[in-house]
Amino acid sequence: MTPDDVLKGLYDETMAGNRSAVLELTNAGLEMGMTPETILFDALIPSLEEVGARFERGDYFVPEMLIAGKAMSGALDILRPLLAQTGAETVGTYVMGTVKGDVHDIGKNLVNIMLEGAGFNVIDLGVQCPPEKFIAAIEEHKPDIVGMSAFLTTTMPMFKANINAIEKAGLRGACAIMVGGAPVTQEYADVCGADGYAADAATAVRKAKELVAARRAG
Ligand code: B1M
Repeated sequence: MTPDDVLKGLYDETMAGNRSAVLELTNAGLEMGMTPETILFDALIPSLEEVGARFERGDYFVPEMLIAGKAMSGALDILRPLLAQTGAETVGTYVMGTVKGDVHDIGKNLVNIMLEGAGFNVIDLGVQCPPEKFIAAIEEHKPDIVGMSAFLTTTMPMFKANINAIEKAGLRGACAIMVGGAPVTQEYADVCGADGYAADAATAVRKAKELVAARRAG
């Protein structure tokens, strides 16, 4: 098997939702010396994008999306320690959650992994987080940043609802607030009153570092 065979296999088997094949191929790729980033960005993420495109066209339905997502999550569990293994010093505390009404978590988990790799102490609140959960986490963990993910146009309005609730609780100045997720844009983040937005995990890390530096500078 060549590295190209592994990448093609990962792409096809993720799309087919064949979790055990995806796990085997992920391990095989790593044993061949492929980087976790190559496996992620050249096979797994493009495959899920195609799953989404097929869903939009009506060729795939929710069960297919679900098993593809589970296959991808299994591979992420293998890649997580490798992606997070940078030995970076702790740069800040980051509370992260997917908003109420939304169960998507693969993108959020990927952002978390990259933040951990960059030295953030990440507290993951999981999915379907109501405003009270973000507020309780701010009070308990005193994070530098609270990150909110939304992956549906119907759940994006929760950003504003969360920010309003945080403001009402008197905690708006306690941390910076970042938003993200596939349908989110910089313009939408600005309208919600968020302090930061990023389109992908790597940019999210860069933005998070900028926000921490700006807060520490006063
Ligand atoms: Co759903 N789903 N889904 N889904 N799903 C999408 C998102 C969709 C785009 C598919 C499509 O139509 N093309 C569409 C949303 C359309 C819209 O509103 N714009 C959709 C839909 C409609 C639905 C349902 C409503 C379907 C239904 O029931 N009829 C339903 C909703 C359930 C709910 O939440 N209430 C639903 C359900 C599901 C599953 C449960 C089956 C499954 C989720 C499994 C899981 O997450 N554990 C699923 C999946 C797998 C998808 C797709 C195929 C893949 C999502 C994914 O993981 N992408 C997706 C199609 C697509 O995205 N092309 C789709 C890979 C991931 C790495 O990318 O999530 O974009 P992404 O994350 C990126 C960036 O967004 C960014 O960084 C990440 C890494 O680079 N980012 C941040 C994320 N969070 C960030 C936070 C930040 C900064 C950046 O700062 C805080």
